[in-house]
Amino acid sequence: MNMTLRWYGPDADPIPLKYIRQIPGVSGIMGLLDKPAGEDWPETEFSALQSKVNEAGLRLEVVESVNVHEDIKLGLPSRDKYIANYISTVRMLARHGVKVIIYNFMPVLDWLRTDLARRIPEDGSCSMYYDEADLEGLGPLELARRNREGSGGFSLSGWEPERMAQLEKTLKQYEGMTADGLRQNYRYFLDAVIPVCEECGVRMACHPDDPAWPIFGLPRIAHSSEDFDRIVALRFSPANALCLCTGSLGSDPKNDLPAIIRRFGHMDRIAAVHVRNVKFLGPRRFRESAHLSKDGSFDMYEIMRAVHEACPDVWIRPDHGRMIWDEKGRPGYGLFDRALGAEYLLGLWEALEKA
Ligand SMILES: [Mn+2]
Repeated sequence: MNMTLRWYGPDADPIPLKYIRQIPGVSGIMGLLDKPAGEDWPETEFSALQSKVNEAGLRLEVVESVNVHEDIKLGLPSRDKYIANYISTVRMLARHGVKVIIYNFMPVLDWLRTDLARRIPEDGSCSMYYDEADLEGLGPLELARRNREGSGGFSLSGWEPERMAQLEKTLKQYEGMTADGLRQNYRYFLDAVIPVCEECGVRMACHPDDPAWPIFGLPRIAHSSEDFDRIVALRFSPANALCLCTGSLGSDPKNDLPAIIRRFGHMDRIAAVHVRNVKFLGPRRFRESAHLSKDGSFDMYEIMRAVHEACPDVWIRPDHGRMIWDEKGRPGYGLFDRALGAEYLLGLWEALEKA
């Protein structure tokens, strides 16, 4: 298991790499370039990023948010140009020793919360919160505006301004799109990209829908064990893998996280794991909690035991944390609570190793 932390880059992330290096047991970051979906990532920029990370004594072997252009998801004729760019980026990342690329195939909207800084009454910390009832009467445009205001000035990954500017038009284009239609377009993408990944030794890791159900009437196809079965079958290859994100997938209590980890881990289809805990407050209402089992609704020991059994060599990171100790930062991506999360997960791991 390789413990890492997500890091947004020298200009976009307020956390210095040396702080991350000082978290015991953290060996690398999951990093990214902040580029609009569909753009071929410039090699010089990536290589500069990687050098910075390496100079800090950390590795950059997992890249997140190589976003898939909407035209690919929509199956438009222009998709081939964007797929060619994607392939070029895959090859470039492979040349720099990247092993896993995390992406998602969610139409239009990425992850979704209705409050980015909800006060937790018990301890006064803040965390991200979701209540489906708060979406009532609220369109995606209004939600995007709220997110912008609540983000503390940071551009939120998945909610980039240039993406939101196109929102109305994109939503129209999806009218009539079914889950099967979206899957067909997904297959077309994988048929082009996966052979390249096989050739250059990189694995694609599909991140689940967050939350784990369709929103605003848009089809979503990655939020259950059955969905993952279909994704894996779209192109049968170890390079067509998953990023098992417990907080996203687990937002639906029907998803048995340890069972899903075992199922796809034993198939060698889990290339990365995001671990966080969620506290259920009612139907389709939850907040993100500290990583500790007793603070949320998941049994983190059972989750880590499943990882230990089924995919022990995986790259892993604590996912969103709370804002604690008056830290100011990106919603979900402060240093303190994620560092606590990493230590807790590493503690569980050591116990599993020695048991
Ligand atoms: Mn995640």
